[in-house]
Amino acid sequence: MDEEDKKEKSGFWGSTLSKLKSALKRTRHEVVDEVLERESVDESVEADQGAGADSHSAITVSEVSQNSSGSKENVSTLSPPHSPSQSSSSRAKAPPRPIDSEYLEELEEKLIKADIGVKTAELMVDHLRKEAKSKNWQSNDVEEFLKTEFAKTLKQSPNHKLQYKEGKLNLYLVVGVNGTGKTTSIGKLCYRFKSEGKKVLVAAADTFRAAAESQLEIWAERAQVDICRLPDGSDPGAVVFKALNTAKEEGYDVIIIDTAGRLHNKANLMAELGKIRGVIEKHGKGLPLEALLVLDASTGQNGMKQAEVFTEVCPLTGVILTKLDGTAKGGIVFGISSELNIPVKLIGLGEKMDDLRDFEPELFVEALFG
Ligand SMILES: Nc1nc2c(ncn2[C@@H]2O[C@H](COP(=O)(O)OP(=O)(O)OP(=O)(O)O)[C@@H](O)[C@H]2O)c(=O)[nH]1
Ligand SMILES: [Mg+2]
Repeated sequence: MDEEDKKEKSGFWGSTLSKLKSALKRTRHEVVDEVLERESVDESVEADQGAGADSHSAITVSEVSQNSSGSKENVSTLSPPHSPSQSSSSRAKAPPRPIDSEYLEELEEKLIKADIGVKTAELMVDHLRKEAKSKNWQSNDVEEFLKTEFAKTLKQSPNHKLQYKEGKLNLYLVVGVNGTGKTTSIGKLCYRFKSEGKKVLVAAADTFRAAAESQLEIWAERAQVDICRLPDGSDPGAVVFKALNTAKEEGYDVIIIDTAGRLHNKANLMAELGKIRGVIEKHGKGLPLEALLVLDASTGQNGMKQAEVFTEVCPLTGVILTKLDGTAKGGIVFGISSELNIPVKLIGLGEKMDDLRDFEPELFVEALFG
């Protein structure tokens, strides 16, 4: 399949290669260039300097990102020195090295640092050790090897496609800690379904913060879909109950449920989600349901822990990985696929309406190595 075919196949909602490539600039440096010792160009700096119109979605070098341990780290230290005269096509590779134990150790460390996941990194390096020995490889053979391994890792978790059953009322329960991008992703998803001609209702079940409902209202208005809400502080289960009744009576195709990311404590949050699940199980019995966890890619390994906590109260069917634009932590995609066994279904590549894309493993890997 050549590049043009891929773009065509992807269509409006697919993750077109060029969009992905530009959104994954930092991830590419961190996961591919750093790991392969490629002398890379910090293209995001060039983009920040040159593209004023798109600058809202690109993080500048002086900004900080939250790393996996929750501490702040300067992004600029993650990227190699900027050389304005180079272009991405002229990215130089380091001279070949023998694949000895020192090389393998360094590679494993880099893979772990890039959030590929400890277990996955170990497996990859073990596999490489054997392959390199039997095929007499040097470090310049590692790129093709890693590309194949990355693609295999992403294919481990099945059903990347967001479920939608024609002729049914489809439920999407969206959960995640505060600030990960739940409401924004819901807005984008509303827009997507609406553009496909579906009748969409959003349920404002984040009743904890008054502002949350108005934020959802703005998105609903933008996407021109209906919203179901109750007075501030109402029981979120009651909102879901009302939304289910309305949708059944009025022939909706889709309900997307927004939930709170922060309550007084974790136990409250989990109890509330449990109640919402209970209402869905009782009053939405048999309806197709996707329970989607929203993870902010820039939080790295923290996201893995969040997934474990949410899984306890709510069996998850997929992940929406947001803020892949501008983060250097996109390697988490591989960790989620291999270690959590929950498929990434959608990815957030910015703050605009159409910045939510289907996650296509093949294109993702292509964009990283391209
Ligand atoms: N660059 C970028 N920003 C995003 C993306 N998704 C969400 N955001 C931003 O992240 C911030 C938080 O998004 P919200 O949608 O309010 O997050 P939330 O999970 O609903 O937060 P709570 O309601 O507080 O739990 C907003 O400033 C969004 O614009 C993305 O894919 N890329
Ligand atoms: Mg919200």
